[in-house]
Amino acid sequence: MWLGVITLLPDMFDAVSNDGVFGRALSSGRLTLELFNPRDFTEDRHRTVDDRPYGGGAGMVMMVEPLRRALEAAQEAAPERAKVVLMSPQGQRFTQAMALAESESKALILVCGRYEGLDERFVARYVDTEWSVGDYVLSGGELPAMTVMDAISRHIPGTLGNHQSVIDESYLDGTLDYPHYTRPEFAGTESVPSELMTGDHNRTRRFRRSLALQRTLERRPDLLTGRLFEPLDRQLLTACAERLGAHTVEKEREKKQDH
Ligand code: 4H6
Repeated sequence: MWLGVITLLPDMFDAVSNDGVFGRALSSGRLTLELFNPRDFTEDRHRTVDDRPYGGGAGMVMMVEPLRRALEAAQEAAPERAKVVLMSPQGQRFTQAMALAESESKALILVCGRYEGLDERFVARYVDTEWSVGDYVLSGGELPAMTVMDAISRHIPGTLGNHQSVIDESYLDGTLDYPHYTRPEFAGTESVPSELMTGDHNRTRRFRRSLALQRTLERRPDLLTGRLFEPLDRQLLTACAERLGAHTVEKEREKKQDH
């Protein structure tokens, strides 16, 4: 897969390019990253990329022309016409399902905003879609771009040592991940759940699934609403809801007694 990034701060991408899963995807050639700095596409002595906003107000706005030329260079470098995505707080929320879908594409261009944002005429004319990594504002689109690049690269075959680990993980199946344990078996007063020590693979699977469902119910019930469950999940979830319900009722009773 080919990734192009339009950014005024290309050095920030060193942070993910040399190590880890993403770095290895690059060095193995499964992934290509090309950075395009709008500043390199200016023609004035000061290499100006921003100007004051029409209508007044604080801060500066990224100008159309350096962005347009940087994007043109990126599209020319891409192996085929690439989708152009602006990382933006106004974008559609980026999900695991989108990471998986995007990993099938040949080329993608991510545009990173700085200052107060981009001249809307560039967005309207050249941007296909806007993505957001979450409901918060950052000082630039670079960290969001690295976030989606990492999420996408994990789905490129050969990127992870064990591809199953992507499937096992949280979100793709709509539940959070189960908790993990490693040696030593006893750490202070805490021991590893005995269900994981039997070597019974089916029992382990069932136990992990139960914990994953419990966590999801406790922390992200929104992920479960409106979903259909296979019989085992249904059974585990019902048992877990009963446990949590009983727990809540017990807590309420204790509270009342304290008064
Ligand atoms: C586009 C428009 C993405 C990009 C404005 C980008 C959060 C996310 C940016 C801006 C981003 C996200 C510039 C507005 C700095 C605030 C870059 N912030 N901003 N949630 N910022 O994915 O001022």
